[in-house]
Amino acid sequence: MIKEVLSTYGCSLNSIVIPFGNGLINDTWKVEDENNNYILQKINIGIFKHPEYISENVHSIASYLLVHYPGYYFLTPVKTLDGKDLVFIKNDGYYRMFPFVKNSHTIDVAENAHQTFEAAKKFGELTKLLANFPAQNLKITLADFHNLSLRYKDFVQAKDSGIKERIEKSYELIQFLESQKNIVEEFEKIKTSKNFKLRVTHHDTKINNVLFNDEEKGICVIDLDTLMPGYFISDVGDMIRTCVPCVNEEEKDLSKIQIREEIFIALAEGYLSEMYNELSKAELNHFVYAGKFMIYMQALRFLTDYLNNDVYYGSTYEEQNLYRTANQTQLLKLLVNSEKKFSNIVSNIVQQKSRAAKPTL
Ligand code: GN1
Ligand code: MG
Repeated sequence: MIKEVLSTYGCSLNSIVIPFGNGLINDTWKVEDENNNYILQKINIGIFKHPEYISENVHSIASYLLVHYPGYYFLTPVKTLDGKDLVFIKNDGYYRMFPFVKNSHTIDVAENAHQTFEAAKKFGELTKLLANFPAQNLKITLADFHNLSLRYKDFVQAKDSGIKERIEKSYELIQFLESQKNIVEEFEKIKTSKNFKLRVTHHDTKINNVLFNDEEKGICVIDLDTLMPGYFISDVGDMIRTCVPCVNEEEKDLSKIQIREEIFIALAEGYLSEMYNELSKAELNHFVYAGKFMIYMQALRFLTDYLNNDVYYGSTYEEQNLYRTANQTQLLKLLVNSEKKFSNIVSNIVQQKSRAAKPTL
């Protein structure tokens, strides 16, 4: 099948095709043609039911950026020989291809404050540049993706009617997650608050969705499948979730999970270096909440999937989604313990910025 895809792009059929990256949803390969390298992806249509929505969103945002910020580097798909962004192969599925950015690399776990600052700045920059883009015109590529209320409902259903044996094994995690329902209640307030704006949001701001150059400068953001209207808590929250701990969501040894204050500071400084003027006071006050929101949602999603027989995320070993839940739950506990300290860090950055913005007498 891949050969058929390669030929629609005019790539050599002798290209080297190797699996690439760590994504959980789509299949990704690096294609080494005689002349160029590419990233090829097969879209998981079990999850993205309308792959053409992704292409439409990326296309309309790319056109906007080209007019308003022509210098901004936005990675768009390679066109097929007949000018299409998306290839459909009968009895197989949808594919799309991106150029492989020369001398770029990704980072799976933030190694230092500098990388974190760069990544957070890149995600903040994207939302800032699109502040006047009509976010409501974007297609919803995944309905209710970060709707925590619905994710909680799905969790309740799974804990009542999922696999019995797995429900028993998850007893303590279920209890703990139920005890944190206040995070859902806060989200419900956000949804109806005028102080929280719907903006163009990336919705998958893991550090490995930023390309870095050899000097560790951020080049651009990637993985634009979930570029949709959303709240800033999704983007800041997923950065907190994935940058601040020193190990990722696959770590099974909970004692290895620690949160790094210097990384949190870099993240807040990087994101706010772009987004400070865009965010309302209420939004700024929810910076740390964003982390709780995303970690909690991810814990619920992993556990729901475990109870439902791993139908969404799949698993490479029997209890993977249970371990992932335990990992995210531990992370949530650590963040809650540091909430006050981290909120003070954000307040200090905000104060510095507001002083700097005031003209001196
Ligand atoms: C999925 O496939 P990947 O790794 O880009 C998921 C995210 C989760 C992430 C957890 C469409 O993203 O929401 O945060 O796994 N994407 C979708 O690793 O469900
Ligand atoms: Mg993704």
